Amino acid sequence: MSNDGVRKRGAPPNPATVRPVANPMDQRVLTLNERILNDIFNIYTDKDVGLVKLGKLVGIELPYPRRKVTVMILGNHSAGKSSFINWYIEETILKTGVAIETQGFAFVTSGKKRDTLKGPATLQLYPHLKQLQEMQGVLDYLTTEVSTSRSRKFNLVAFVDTPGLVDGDMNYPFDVNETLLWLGNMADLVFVFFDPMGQALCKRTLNILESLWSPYSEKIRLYLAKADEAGSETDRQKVLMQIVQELCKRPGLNRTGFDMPTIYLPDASGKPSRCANQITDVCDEIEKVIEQTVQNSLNNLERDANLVKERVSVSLALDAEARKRNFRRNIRRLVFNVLGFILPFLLFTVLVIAETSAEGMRKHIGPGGDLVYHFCKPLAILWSAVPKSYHLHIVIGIVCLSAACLMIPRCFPTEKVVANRELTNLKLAMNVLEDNLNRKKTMYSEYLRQSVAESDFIE
Ligand SMILES: Nc1nc2c(ncn2[C@@H]2O[C@H](COP(=O)(O)OP(=O)(O)O)[C@@H](O)[C@H]2O)c(=O)[nH]1
Ligand SMILES: [Mg+2]
Repeated sequence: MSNDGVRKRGAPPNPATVRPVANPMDQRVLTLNERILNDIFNIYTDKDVGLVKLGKLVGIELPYPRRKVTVMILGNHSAGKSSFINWYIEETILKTGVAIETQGFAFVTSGKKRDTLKGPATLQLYPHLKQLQEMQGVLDYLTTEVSTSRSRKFNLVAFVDTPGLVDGDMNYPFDVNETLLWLGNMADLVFVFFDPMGQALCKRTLNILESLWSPYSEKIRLYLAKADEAGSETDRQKVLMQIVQELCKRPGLNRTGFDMPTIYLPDASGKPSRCANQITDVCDEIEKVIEQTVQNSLNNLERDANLVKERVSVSLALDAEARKRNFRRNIRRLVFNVLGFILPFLLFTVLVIAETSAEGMRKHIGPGGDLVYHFCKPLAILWSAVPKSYHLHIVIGIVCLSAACLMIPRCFPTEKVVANRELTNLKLAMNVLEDNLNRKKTMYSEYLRQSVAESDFIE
C-alpha cells in the first residue's frame, strides 16, 4: 500500500505542490552557489589541468570536491522520511505509505532528466560511494532517483532515504548498522525523524543514533515528525518528554539541551492542524550547510592550490639547481676527457717530432705538419733534455695520468632531472594554479557580494 505521502490519500494531486516532471533543462539557470560549486568541481577535475591531476604530478593526493551537500534521513519505518523528501522537491519520486516501502537506500538528486539508476550506475555517478560495494548486499539495494525538480535548494542537495527501521525479527539483506554508520560519515547532515505513533522509540533507531552520536553529533538534527498526528498540545508534550527520556537513558546520548523541533508536512493529513510547524527550520538547516559548504569549498580550493603551487615551485627550484650542478659537472667532465685524450696524443707527437724534421712532418701529415712541428718542438726539446733512462717512466706516468683523466668523470654521475615534457607541464601548472587562485578570489567576492552591502564590501 502506498500513497504520495504529501496529500490526503486518494485526493487528486495538488498542482501547486506536486510537479510530475519539474523544470526541464532549458529552463535551468544556475544559481550563484551552484555555479561556484560546479566551477570548483571543474577546477579540480579537469582532465588536463585539474587540481587533482596537478597534485598527482607533485605527489599530493587531493580529494574530489562535492557539487552538492548530502543529507541522510534516518528514522523508524513510517516516520515520514520519504514523504519529507517528496515534499522538499515537490515531486512524488519516492514511494510512501504505512507498509515498509523503503527497503534499501535511495539517493535522490537533481539532474537533466527523470531517471532511476541501479546500484552500479549510482556508484558511477558518485565515485565517493565506491566503498559501499564492499559491504555485502548493499549494492542490490541501492538506487538513485534523478529528478528535474528545482524546488527549494534541491539543485544543491542529494538526499539519502534510508530503510525504515523496525524492531523484532526484521531481516535486512545487508548490515544496516554498518551501512548507516558509513553513510553517516559521508553525509553533511543527518536528520533523525521520530514520529509520535507507536514506533517512536524503535530500539533499532535509538541504537543506530547512539552509535552515530559520538563521532557525528554536530551534523545530527533530531525532529519530531508527523507532529500533526500527535494529538493535542498536551499529548505532543508527553510524546516529546517520552522520547527525550528514552534518549537520555542511553549513555552515548546523555546530554543536556536536546533540541527537537516538531515538524509535519502541510496538508499531509488533509485537516488543518494548530500544532506549531517548524518545517522551515529543516529547510534553513539545509541552506546553512550549503552556505558553509560553498565557503569551505572556496577555502579548500585556495589551500589546495597554494599547497600544490608550493610543491611545484619547490620541484622547479630543485630541478633548476640540479641542472646547474649538472652543467658544472659536464664542463669538468669535458676538461678531464680532453686531457685524457690529448696527453697520449701529445706524447705520441713529441716522440715522433723528436725523431724527425719539419720536412718529414710536412711529408707525413701534409701542410698542417709545420704547425704541429713548431707547436710541439719545445716539448720535443724538453723530452730530449730528459735522460733516456727516465723516458719509460715518463711514458708510463703519462699513460696512467690520461687513464685517470678518463676515469675521473665517472665519479661525477649526472643528477636526475625532471624530463623536459614534465618540466613544461610543471611550468604550465604554475600558471594554471595562479589562475585558479585568481578565480577563487573572483568567486569569493561574487559570493560575498550577494550577502554584504556594496558599501561594506572591500575588494
Ligand atoms: N499526518 C501526517 N502524515 C504523514 C506526514 N508525513 C508522512 N505522512 C504519512 O506517513 C506515512 C508514512 O510515510 P513515509 O514517508 O512512507 O514514511 P517512511 O517509512 O519514513 O519513509 C505515509 O502514509 C504518509 O502519507 C506528516 O507530516 N503528517
Ligand atoms: Mg520510506
